[in-house]
This record gives sequence, C-alpha cells and structure tokens, in this order.
Amino acid sequence: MLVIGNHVSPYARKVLVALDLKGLDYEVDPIVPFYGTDAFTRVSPLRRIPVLIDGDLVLNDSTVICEYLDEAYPEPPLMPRSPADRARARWLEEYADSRLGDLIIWRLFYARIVGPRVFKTVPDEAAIAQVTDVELPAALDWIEARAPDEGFLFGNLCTADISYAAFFRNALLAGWRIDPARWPRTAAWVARVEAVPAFATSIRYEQAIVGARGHERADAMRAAGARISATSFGDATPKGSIMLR
Ligand SMILES: N[C@@H](CCC(=O)N[C@@H](CS)C(=O)NCC(=O)O)C(=O)O
Repeated sequence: MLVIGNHVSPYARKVLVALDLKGLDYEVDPIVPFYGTDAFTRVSPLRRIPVLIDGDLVLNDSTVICEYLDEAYPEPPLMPRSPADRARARWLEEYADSRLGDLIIWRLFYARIVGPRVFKTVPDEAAIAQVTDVELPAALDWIEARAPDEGFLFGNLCTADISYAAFFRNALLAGWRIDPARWPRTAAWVARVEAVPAFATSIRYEQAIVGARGHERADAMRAAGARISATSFGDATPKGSIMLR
C-alpha cells in the first residue's frame, strides 16, 4: 500500500497511525499537497492529502480511508462495536475533522506556518487571536464535556481518539497548547493517545520533517526509518491550493 501524505497533516497522520496500529505494510510519499504534480491531481481531485493506494484501489479522505482499513483489515478494530457507539464515534470524528480542521488547520496552522512559508503571506494577528482566544477555547469547552475520564472515548482506542490528538499536535506546532488547568480531562486524554506506540511513532516522524522543506521530507523520513516510495507525486515548486486561492 502507498500513502500520499505526511505526519504534519492531521488527516494523513490519522491514516498513518491506523496503518501502524493494524501492523500493515506500506510506503509513504510524504509530499506537501501544494507541491503535488498533475499525477497527484489525477489521484486526488481536491489536491489534498491523504491518498491511499491499495492495488488498483485509490481512496481519498481520511475518514473514508480509515473505514476501509477497518473493514478490510479488522484487527485490531478502530471503531466501537455497537451501532449507537459507532454513530457517536463518527460524529465525534466529524466534529474534529470539520470544526478543529477549520480552527486549527485553516485559521491557525495555515495562517501562521504554511501560508508564510509556502505562499509568503503575512499572518493576520487579529484573526488568529479570534481563534486562539475565543473560538478554540469554546470548542475545548465542548470537547472537555465529552473527553473520557480514563482510557479512550469508547474503551479501546478508535479513529476519533486519533483524530483529536492529531489536531492538537498541529495546534502545538502553531504555538497553542491545551491548558491542563482549564481542560484537565482533554489534556490527560490527549496525552494518553500520544503515548500509544503507533501515535508516539507519528510524533517522531513529525519532528523529523516539520522543519524540512517539501522536497527534503522524503530524505528526512527515510533517515528516521520510514519506507519511502521510489517515485513521488510531489514537485519542487508549489502549484497552489484550492482552499487558499
Ligand atoms: N476531509 C479531508 C481533508 C484533507 C485535507 O484538508 N488535507 C490538507 C492537509 S492537512 C490538504 O491536503 N490541504 C491542501 C489544500 O487544501 O490545498 C480528509 O479527511 O482527508
């Protein structure tokens, strides 16, 4: 199997952690999506990571990919068992993917890190403060009421747990940390997810590539021990983003 994507994307990280939890063999093409080639557009029409290629199956969207992995490779399961809990897990994952995606990825991480580095944009500090001081704390209040006292959301680790911990890594990379005095259950739960070996591995790769430029990431990940694909869907110069246009 091939994953196009890298551990600095919370969506790609979710898939990479799921693959490791299931002990599956895969290679990574750790491109930054804005640098994708025309071949990347053919496998990812929104020019987004992650993409999973399993034989002749090409899949987009981290949630779709994780559900496929869980059905095709059921052990260990990454969804709870009962239909009601499965539905709850999907909603919690969706909240993370859409609300935390909007706040942490588009309005914080992209504004502070990706935009200035890739597109030479200047951060709008007032817009960032609205996220860090108002909207993200409100989202944390909502999450805190649902965070588990111990263990994970539904007993065993599931995709939704991975999703939350993945977004909070990007918040941290952009300088925002969960305050354990204000959101103690969330802080402790996210720390438990980060300590799961497959997630801890993803942090090691994240640290290896976070400072590297797009075209240096494959070498940085190879040096850290990852299996990197021989060919790449990435280019040397950015082509742009549907979202940031
Ligand atoms: N719903 C998608 C979202 C994927 C996504 O937005 N990925 C970001 C990286 S964090 C991306 O590829 N952005 C490139 C762009 O929008 O131009 C999923 O769950 O996979």
